[in-house]
Amino acid sequence: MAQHSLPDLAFLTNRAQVALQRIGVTLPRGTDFYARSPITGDSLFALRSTTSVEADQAVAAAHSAFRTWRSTPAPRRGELVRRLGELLREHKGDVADLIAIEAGKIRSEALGEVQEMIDICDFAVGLSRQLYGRTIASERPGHRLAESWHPLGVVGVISAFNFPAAVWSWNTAVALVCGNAVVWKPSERTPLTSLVCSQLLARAADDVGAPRDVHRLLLGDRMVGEILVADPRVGLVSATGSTRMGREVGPRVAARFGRSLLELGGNNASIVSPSADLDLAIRGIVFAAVGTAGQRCTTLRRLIVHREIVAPLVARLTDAYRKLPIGSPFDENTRVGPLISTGALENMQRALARVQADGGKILVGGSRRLTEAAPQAAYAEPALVLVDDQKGVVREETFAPILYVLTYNTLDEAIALHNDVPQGLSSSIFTRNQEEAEVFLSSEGSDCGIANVNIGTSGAEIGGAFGGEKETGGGRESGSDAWRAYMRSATNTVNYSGGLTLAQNVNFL
Ligand code: UN1
Repeated sequence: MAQHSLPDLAFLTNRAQVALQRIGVTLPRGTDFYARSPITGDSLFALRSTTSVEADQAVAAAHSAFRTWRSTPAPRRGELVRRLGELLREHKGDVADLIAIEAGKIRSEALGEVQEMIDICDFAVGLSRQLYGRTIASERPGHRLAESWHPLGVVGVISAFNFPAAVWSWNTAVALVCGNAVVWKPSERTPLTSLVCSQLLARAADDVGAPRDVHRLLLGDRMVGEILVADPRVGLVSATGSTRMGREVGPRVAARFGRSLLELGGNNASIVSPSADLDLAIRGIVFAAVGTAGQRCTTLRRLIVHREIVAPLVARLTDAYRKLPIGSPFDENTRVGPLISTGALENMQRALARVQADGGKILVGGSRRLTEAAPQAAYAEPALVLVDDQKGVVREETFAPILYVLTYNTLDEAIALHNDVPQGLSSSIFTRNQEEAEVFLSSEGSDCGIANVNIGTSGAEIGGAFGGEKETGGGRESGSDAWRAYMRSATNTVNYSGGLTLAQNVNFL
């Protein structure tokens, strides 16, 4: 596996400062926490957290902005999101730089993340003219039965480090055109990215004359997020992160009868059938398993391969893994950047030790890299591991580039293995057999929220709804009709008959 030299702290600080300046962000300096870069493991800037009093004020300000925003016509609300999309186009490189610096994503993927934000802005602008309800045939003469849709109030967005900007934009662009205000608690690992996103939205608000307080940012650790979870003014909490986090957030929001939209852990698998185009499959598998250093919620973690083709597939994958350039996200040859922290690397190594203890065989990868060049950083070789059955750590989401290879004989067996994990986010099958593809997509097939044919599990477009079942939490974000989660419906019965007819033929007065 090739290596490249790493940038130093001065390069990272300078590059971050240039991006922050171009976007017009003044850092909230303090001593509460640090903006860091996993590229070297260094701290870049010491920052101040939002206090609980400030967080409470932010929710109050957002709630009061909501009161005017909800009566602004939706297509005019769309103008705010259109302007945000324009500013993101203008500052695409700057935002991508901060994503690369803070999340350690390679630049092409960081640029892709900003493109994903631009795409959801375009989608939400269109949506601002398509927030429709249905009319229903009434059983009574002279009556109109219809549904109308209304915003919820303040939407709380809790986001993770791995998509520090795109997941915010999926929620925010859609929530805003629906008439909500948004209060955002990003991961404390990506404060700079959240500050620039927030600043671009504030500029967009000024440019189109929208209230600035329709969006507020809270910086800090989970205590700050808990304010959103607890506050009854926050009608919807949209939280992305681990299943463990969702287990805490979901019931607490439900206890106050708030709504939650949960995007939690995945343990995504692809089935590779004997009829698959192996050239295509290899490319799809490597991107899905290794992209973002295995730190996407959609990362491919299990490969379920037909016994007839396991030997050639594994040989080619091993070869591809050996050639993966690991190193600086700013080097355009790099395909694997750092893990977010040394803690993540320890989790990876613990998972590899557990799977080996259970009889798994590491075929390639798994070692730490660049230890001397960056002792505080966490670069790891993506690992390919052959396992006999699906037990122990194979059933868990380890947020690192480990791909477990399982084998199958019949499609039924493959689908049973595929579905026999607690998580249900993304899935795919590589096949040229149409019948197999259709069975996989049918109700007897994949039990995930995303099911693909002849592509990997990651890299979804924003036009479809994004989310998963089982321990992934059941939420749907971004495209399709995911907007309904950000609104409440009212059923309206209008009587224009001049008389009073009761439903169900009830006779009364
Ligand atoms: C995430 O990892 O939280 O489908 C989101 C994908 C990206 C989004 C991933 N469009 O891989």
